[in-house]
Amino acid sequence: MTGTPIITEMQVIPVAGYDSMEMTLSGAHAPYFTRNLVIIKDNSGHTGIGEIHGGEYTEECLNSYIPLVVGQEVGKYRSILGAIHRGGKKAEGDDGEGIQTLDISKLKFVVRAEWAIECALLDLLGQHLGVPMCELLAEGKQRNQVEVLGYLFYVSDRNKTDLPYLDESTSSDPWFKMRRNAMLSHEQIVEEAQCLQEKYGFRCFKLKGGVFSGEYEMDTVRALKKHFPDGRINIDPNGAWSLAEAISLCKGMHNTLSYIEDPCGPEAGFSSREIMAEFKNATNMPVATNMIATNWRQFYHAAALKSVDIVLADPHFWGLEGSLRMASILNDWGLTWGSHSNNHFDITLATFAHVAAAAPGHPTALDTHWIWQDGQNLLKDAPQIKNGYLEVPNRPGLGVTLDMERVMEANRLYNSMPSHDRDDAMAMQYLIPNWKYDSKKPCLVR
Ligand code: GKR
Ligand code: MG
Repeated sequence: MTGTPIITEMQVIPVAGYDSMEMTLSGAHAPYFTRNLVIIKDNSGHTGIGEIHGGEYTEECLNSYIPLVVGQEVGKYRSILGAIHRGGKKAEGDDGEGIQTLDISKLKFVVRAEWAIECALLDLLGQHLGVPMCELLAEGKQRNQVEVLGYLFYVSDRNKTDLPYLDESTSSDPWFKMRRNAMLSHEQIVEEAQCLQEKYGFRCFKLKGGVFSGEYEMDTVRALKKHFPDGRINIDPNGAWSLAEAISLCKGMHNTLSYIEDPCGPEAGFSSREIMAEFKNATNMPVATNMIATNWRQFYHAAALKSVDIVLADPHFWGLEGSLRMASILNDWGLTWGSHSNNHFDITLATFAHVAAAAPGHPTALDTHWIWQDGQNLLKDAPQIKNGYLEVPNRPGLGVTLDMERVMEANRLYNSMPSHDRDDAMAMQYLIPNWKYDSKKPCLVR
């Protein structure tokens, strides 16, 4: 054989897993979440894998790219991705706004299906060359483990619904036993964090806000800081607060919050980039985002206005190479890189480990939803989170092995679902009849 291996097959498998009734500005997580898997085989006998957001639109995009991938050389993976960008299916109706508000119907314009293909191809290339994927990215492997944060959510009472949420109350694992139950008070969120710290060793926590009033959520943050005086704690209301409210809520919080994520959004005819710049000027508080800079054009304006300090460049939005291009620029400019996440399986966990392992500088602790999914593994050898750090697989490529039985089980669950797109308004109807999403109102404030 000359050159690099030839791709012989690409499969797209939609999968689903179980979730808790986690609360956000968008509403309540439904009992199931969905993802799309890409499995690519080459003629040297290797299998590469990638995972991306669920939903039929993303699945359709991935299937439409198969003819652009099969028959190509693994080593020409950048040209393959280029062909997809030039000729592949594009999101119709994308007004370029991104997710300045947490309108989840717009997520499909931010998530790019082809990044699951990029991951699977890099997995194959790494296996061909005999090196872990992180060695092929950015400046190569910078670290053996990457710090991750404990992603805290308020959770509503699933017993108020007749939806098929899991009941793990008989689990012998204290965290699994806790995670499907209601946790809405300050004390319960502190217990959630405590339990997570015992299991995974987190030093950093992020509280998902946009659920209760800003004052209530800041009280939760203060309770967390009291319990974890050395912990790094931040809050993300997904732009729910007005500029004036965000400034007032952050008064005196400099020693409590390590940074704040997307405190406010667009208002009064000003874009979220302009509003966040004003917030920073007024508070001097470090600001992170996964909402106001979701592509290079938005980032240009965010950087020009100095709206953010930390860009959470999710590889599913930016691509693996793009996310790390961002990491290099941020590091050169004295800013900080991190990654946003959504519900995901362990393939994404492994991908995040490699991307963050290659990020130059000092990334902030990575977001991951894995703690809410842990145990629903699709890999035989999922990377572990210990002492607050995610281990980076050391074998060639992504360095993990798919468990096809579990994948097909997750696919059966997906096929049993009446609809496959994320809908956080559905479960809200049980809590507040006729509830509708409002980008400026915390979901339980109506
Ligand atoms: O899982 O509901 C969620 C999160 O709120 C997610 O959708 C956000 O995109 O985690 C994300 C964030 O940091 O904004
Ligand atoms: Mg966020």
